[in-house]
Amino acid sequence: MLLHHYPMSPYSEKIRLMFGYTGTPWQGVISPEMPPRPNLDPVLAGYRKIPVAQDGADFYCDSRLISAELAARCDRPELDPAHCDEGALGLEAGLEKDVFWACVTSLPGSQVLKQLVRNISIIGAYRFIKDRAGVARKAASKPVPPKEAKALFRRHLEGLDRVLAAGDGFLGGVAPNHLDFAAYHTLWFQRIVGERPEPEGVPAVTAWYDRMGAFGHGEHREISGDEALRAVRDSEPLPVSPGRAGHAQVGRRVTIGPDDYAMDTTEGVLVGADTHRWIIARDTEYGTVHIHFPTEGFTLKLA
Ligand SMILES: N[C@@H](CCC(=O)N[C@@H](CS)C(=O)NCC(=O)O)C(=O)O
Repeated sequence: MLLHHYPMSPYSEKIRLMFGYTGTPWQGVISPEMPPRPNLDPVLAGYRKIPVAQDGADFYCDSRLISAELAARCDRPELDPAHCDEGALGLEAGLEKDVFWACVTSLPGSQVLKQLVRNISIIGAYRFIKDRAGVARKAASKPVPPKEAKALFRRHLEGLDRVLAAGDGFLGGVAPNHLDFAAYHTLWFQRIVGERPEPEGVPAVTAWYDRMGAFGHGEHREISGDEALRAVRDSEPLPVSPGRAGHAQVGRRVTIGPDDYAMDTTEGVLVGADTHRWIIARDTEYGTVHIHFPTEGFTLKLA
């Protein structure tokens, strides 16, 4: 599998770590932190979040769907969010909404700026801040205000600590499940990108964070965006399973996009669907591609 990602991206870290945990060899394409993204725009023509996974002419949007795909491919159903029970799903929804925003907005602005300048230069940092301010302005779900963010993130760590201290090492029990990876990347962002010290007074979280981080990113190498696009040209989309291809709305032209922020949509013809996934076909200059979206957190409209 191929992952379009960039080093500072927390949702990409969730998947990089899952590759390490499952021992799945992967290839990465370092994607620009903000559009334009020449490695993806010709194919996705709309959807703008990172990470995106690719297998030949099939593209998988959103870290939850990428987790589901990886779970199916390496026969680890516990990594699929659909495998979470209702309680875990509720917790996960909080993790990737309020807790995620709190981990970002609670960092001092000067620290974020320092990392941006280090990673993408002063001009890049200026463009990034302008870009994300635009995303926040148009978002349907608003980030936690910086004033509340620190306390919210601290409450989250204390809650996590209580659960981990009473458990068997991971949120999933003796081995990690999807929730562990969804909980890991916010603390990773604080520690690695934010360069925050180890949080005090939450020893079970600290031990768990170290255990998770030890999985590493596994065997991987970076390739160029052009190589990834060549892989599209050299491939046909994977066959859609009869169950998904038989969905009532197959054949309709639709648009699909996230329902929270960075809500840009991608248009195509629906070629498959089930409870958790929509698949659309698009004709691109590199040939026909199939783009997979999760149904959860996304909106489908007839075009
Ligand atoms: N629900 C998405 C969230 C991904 C996300 O927010 N990614 C960030 C970068 S880590 C992003 O793309 N932000 C806005 C943008 O670049 O348009 C997922 O799970 O993949």
